[in-house]
Amino acid sequence: MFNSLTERFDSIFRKLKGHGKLNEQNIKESMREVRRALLEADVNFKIVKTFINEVSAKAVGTEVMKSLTPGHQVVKIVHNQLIDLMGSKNFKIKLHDNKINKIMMVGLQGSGKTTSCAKLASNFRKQQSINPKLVACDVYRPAAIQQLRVLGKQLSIPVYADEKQKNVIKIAKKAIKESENSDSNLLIFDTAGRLHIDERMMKELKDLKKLLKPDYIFFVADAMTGQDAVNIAKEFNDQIEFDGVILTKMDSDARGGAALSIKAVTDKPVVFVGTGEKISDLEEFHPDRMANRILGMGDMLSFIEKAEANIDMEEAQKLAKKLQKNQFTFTDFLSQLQQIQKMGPMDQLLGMIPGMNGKAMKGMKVDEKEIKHIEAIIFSMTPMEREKPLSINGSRRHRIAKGSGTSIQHVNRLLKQFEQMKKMMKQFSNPKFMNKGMLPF
Ligand SMILES: Nc1nc2c(ncn2[C@@H]2O[C@H](COP(=O)(O)OP(=O)(O)OP(=O)(O)O)[C@@H](O)[C@H]2O)c(=O)[nH]1
Ligand SMILES: [Mg+2]
Repeated sequence: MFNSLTERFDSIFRKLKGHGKLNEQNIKESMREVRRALLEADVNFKIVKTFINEVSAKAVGTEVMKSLTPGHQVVKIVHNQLIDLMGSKNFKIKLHDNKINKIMMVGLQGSGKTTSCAKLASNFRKQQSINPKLVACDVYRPAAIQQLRVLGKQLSIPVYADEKQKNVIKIAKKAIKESENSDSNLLIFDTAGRLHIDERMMKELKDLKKLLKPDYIFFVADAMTGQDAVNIAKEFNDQIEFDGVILTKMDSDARGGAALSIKAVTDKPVVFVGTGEKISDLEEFHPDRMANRILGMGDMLSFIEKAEANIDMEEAQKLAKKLQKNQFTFTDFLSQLQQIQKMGPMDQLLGMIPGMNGKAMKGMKVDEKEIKHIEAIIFSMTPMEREKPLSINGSRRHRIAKGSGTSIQHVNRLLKQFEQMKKMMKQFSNPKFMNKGMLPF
């Protein structure tokens, strides 16, 4: 997510922060580079122009020029401007437990509507009083209904579908009627996509909107399609006004142009982002956190939230103590590895940690297969070896390699990584480091 932009900003601001004093000339030069970076990230050119004009006007202000840390001040201005660009308020979805809430999904073919329906349902189900149901309003592809049924089954979330009915309005009416006599109080309507916007599809969506009067309409867009996604969002919004955007496939989008432009073009915020194919790969979109991520300040808040949801805090505290006393062992390492795996793909997690993005991340990529090797190696150690890694000498290394079906190089590498991780975690558990990561100005 935003990897290339982060790298570009990193080098631009490094230069800028290096100057003791700033003048109009070096600000102008940096702004030229920021402009190029944004354009390369596929941000709409009009938005880039406004962005640069506003940042430049603020950056050459006397307060910045006179400040002791002008470079940092400019970064701060860019940071604020990025937040403004993506929407300065967090969009909050309110669901009511005493009525049937309705969410309607719209978007082009393959944008991720059906998958996002399931992700949303699973997400909202966490609220105790909300019982979601998925409604299959894509009647054009038989496989579409089946896809929704499979997702519903996987999540144990009910699905309303009628393979024989081709009239979307009738389906929607029946789904609502059926829910009135059940405990379902959130209906999520999956609709059909088309390759391009066409009148028939728009009419069907408009009719459905009229009938449902949905609480929320979300436009689902594939982030990888960049400015195309933005243009289509505008057309959809002009024709059937939606409330917010779900940007999918952010995991595969290194540029981020859609995420940065869509709010300014449609005046509708990005509400969620899809970060993978799994149901749990959905994140709320927080403009401030995204701006942090783009500027390489990591996204500690999202990371902490993910960690809190998946990591046993008591264990974590015990671990922090062990780290401080330098008693971290391979048994701890294994349990950490297992906990971290629960949180999702490693490279995504690492990207959220300050200082771990850009170039630093390239060497840190952790292959999920590699984790299996690591587990096998640790399982082949004796309990004593796990507790005292320093005792693992040459002949023990041979035995472990054989026992785990790996090679001596694998074992050596792991022992080295273990020491590195110990150091990194020690640093990471230090409150000074965390503060520095979160408040870089
Ligand atoms: N990597 C990644 N893949 C995603 C994400 N969201 C959806 N996909 C994949 O994108 C493909 C299309 O997703 P669907 O949910 O079927 O898209 P749709 O909009 O319902 O498509 P139609 O019903 O044909 O209009 C599937 O293979 C999904 O697994 C995401 O956030 N990340
Ligand atoms: Mg679909």
